[in-house]
Amino acid sequence: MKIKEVIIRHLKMRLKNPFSTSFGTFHDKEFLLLEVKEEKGTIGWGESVAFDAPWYTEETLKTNWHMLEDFIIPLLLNKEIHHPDNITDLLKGIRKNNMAKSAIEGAIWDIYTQQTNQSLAQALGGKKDKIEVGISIGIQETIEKQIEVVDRAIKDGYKRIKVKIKPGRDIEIIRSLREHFPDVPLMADANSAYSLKDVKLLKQLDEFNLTMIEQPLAYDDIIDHAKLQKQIKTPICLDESINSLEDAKKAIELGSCGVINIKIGRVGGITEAKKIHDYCEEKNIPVWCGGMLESGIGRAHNIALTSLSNFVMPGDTAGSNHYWEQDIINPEVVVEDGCILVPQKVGIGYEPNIDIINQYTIATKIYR
Ligand code: OSB
Ligand code: MG
Repeated sequence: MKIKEVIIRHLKMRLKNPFSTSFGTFHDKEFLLLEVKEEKGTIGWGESVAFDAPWYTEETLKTNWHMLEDFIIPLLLNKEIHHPDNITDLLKGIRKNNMAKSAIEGAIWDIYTQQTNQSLAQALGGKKDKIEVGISIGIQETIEKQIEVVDRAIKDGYKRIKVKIKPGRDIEIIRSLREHFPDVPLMADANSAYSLKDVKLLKQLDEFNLTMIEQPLAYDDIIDHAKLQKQIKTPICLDESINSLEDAKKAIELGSCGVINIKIGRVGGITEAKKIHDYCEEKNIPVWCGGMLESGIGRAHNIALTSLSNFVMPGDTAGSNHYWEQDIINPEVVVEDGCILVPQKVGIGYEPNIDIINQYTIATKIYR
């Protein structure tokens, strides 16, 4: 295929409920949506998961736009692309900026799977036709509210509850959730809010039978996580620290984690995500698919990826209705009994809804 045109849209979607983490609160989701057209007219869709501020990783919506406009799109326009796996190679001169690279790689996977008449899940070697999903719940204003929101999620059927924690809003919250929900698979995500000075506090979490604790220490660390893992029983799951297969290999070798959260954007695309998945499978490290409050397009990519066999733990891919009054795809992502059916249709398996996309769009630029 040869790419002839890329349309970048900046969308702003209101979240049904504000989402609070240790690094800040989201009220809206602003992101870039990519529409890529190749020479025969096939269209593919990709989503940049970068936020509008660099609180999770260093990338932002604007750095992504800059990288796409000035470096990534010029490198890919009119080039012969035989397989989406080759994108990494074509972009290898550009360091980091994984979310920017991943946005266009996802659209190229969409085109490639349509042209080869297969679903994205099938093209990746997915084995499951149904995936189990969990839900990620932000820090609430009061413990009562936290219990109420978790209760709702359990009743909605989610297979695993993840709650955000931060210093001052940790042990107490987890203790009361455990008291109210003794048997629910429960985990905590700290988004790098602690350091080794907090070992005593983090050890206390061992009491609550959490399935894991996600990214307790620095976003760029694997050494201290290894030291911490030796002192706590709860498996550590790395999120921010894993940005490539190389990172995953080193973290596993050091014993920095027992589980890895794979996010397509964070690792630079579906091809790299699959490599990490395959390596972890070989090393008996379970993985699950993280979330970035994606619209339906990014969500569709996550669902296809999660159909791979070593995604043995429920991910953060909740249903469209958890986030949005109206998602930008048809049909929306539906969770039933804690599961999503993996679409069997060619491509990403959901249709972008152009009218709705236009309603959420606040800027557009065309590159050809
Ligand atoms: O750390 O997994 C995270 C949301 C924004 C930034 C970072 C994270 C998250 C989530 C939400 O946990 C997952 C989702 O529902 O998409
Ligand atoms: Mg996380």
